[in-house]
Amino acid sequence: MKEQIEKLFAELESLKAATAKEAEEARVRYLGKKGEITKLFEEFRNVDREMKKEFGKKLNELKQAATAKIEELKASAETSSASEGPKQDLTMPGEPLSLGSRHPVSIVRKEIVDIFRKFGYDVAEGPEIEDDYHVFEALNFPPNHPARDMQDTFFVSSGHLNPLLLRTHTSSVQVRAMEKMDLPIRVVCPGRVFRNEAISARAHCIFHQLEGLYIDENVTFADLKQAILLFAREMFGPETKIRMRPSYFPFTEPSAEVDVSCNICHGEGCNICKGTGWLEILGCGMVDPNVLEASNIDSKKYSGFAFGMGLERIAMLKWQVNDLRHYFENDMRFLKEFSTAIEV
Ligand code: 2NL
Repeated sequence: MKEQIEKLFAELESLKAATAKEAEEARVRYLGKKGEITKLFEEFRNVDREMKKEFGKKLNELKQAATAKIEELKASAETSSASEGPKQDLTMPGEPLSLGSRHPVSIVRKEIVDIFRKFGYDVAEGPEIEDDYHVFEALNFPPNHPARDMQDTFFVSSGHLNPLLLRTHTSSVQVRAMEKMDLPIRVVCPGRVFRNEAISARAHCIFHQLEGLYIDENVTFADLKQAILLFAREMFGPETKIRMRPSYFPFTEPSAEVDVSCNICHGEGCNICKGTGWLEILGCGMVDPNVLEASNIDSKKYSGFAFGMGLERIAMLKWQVNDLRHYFENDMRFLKEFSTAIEV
């Protein structure tokens, strides 16, 4: 019994309670009906007469100490829970959320997509990992075209008849549209494309394109020219003029490059248009009959035009950010410049 009393004194010494509930549990454990100290009082009845005096005194001291300690714990738990009340003034205004903003490439993509939607075009997306067929073969690329070289294209698998690769243009999405959609087709395809290039201010291995395709009976070059003119006026302002220069792409014939009049100097010549008064914005042409036939479209009955533009290039014209690397580094100081560029 002596050891038991000593043990309980030691326990009481280090007894803690964080809440009023814990303090009450401690009271039950020591002083309750079946508590440890209560039990000792019961055992006390069997203690030898000559020891009763000594143990009785000690037991009473233990009970008093326990009662005092638990009172103390209850009191301090109550005051600390009182101070745990609302830590903040709930009537204070909330902390402002810092809003993100759209990336400049997303801003121009949305603007261009919205213009073509208004013209009745659908929007289509497709896989970034493509096969040789949809990126090159179906688009009339000759077998030894340099774009099919390891130097220019990232291959995912090799030595295969139809190897997997990272698409080098979004035309592959339009090939899939020609395979699947009913005619007439009006579609624009925005997306990420990949080329094996050393990164510099003017070149990057990842960039964004938006291509468009229109196929129907009797589509002519005049339709192409008018579609591009209307797009340029929507995008760059109603006074905008366009000019076309002959060009070459494997998938269109004839092909052209399109310039818009510089709306900074209005043809006077400035350092944005390098003194020419014109800015190149896209490439286009009449879809080559081989490309239509590859996707089982009758090139005697149907014709079409297609165009493609680089979204970073359009963003560069819009904001004069002339180092491509800014578009991929996600430097907050750069991205924040565009936080007021569009309506939320
Ligand atoms: C450019 C030029 C172009 C196309 C893309 C195309 C797609 C199909 C059929 C025919 Cl499925 N053509 N796309 C046509 C002409 C030009 O892109 O400079 N892009 C950045």
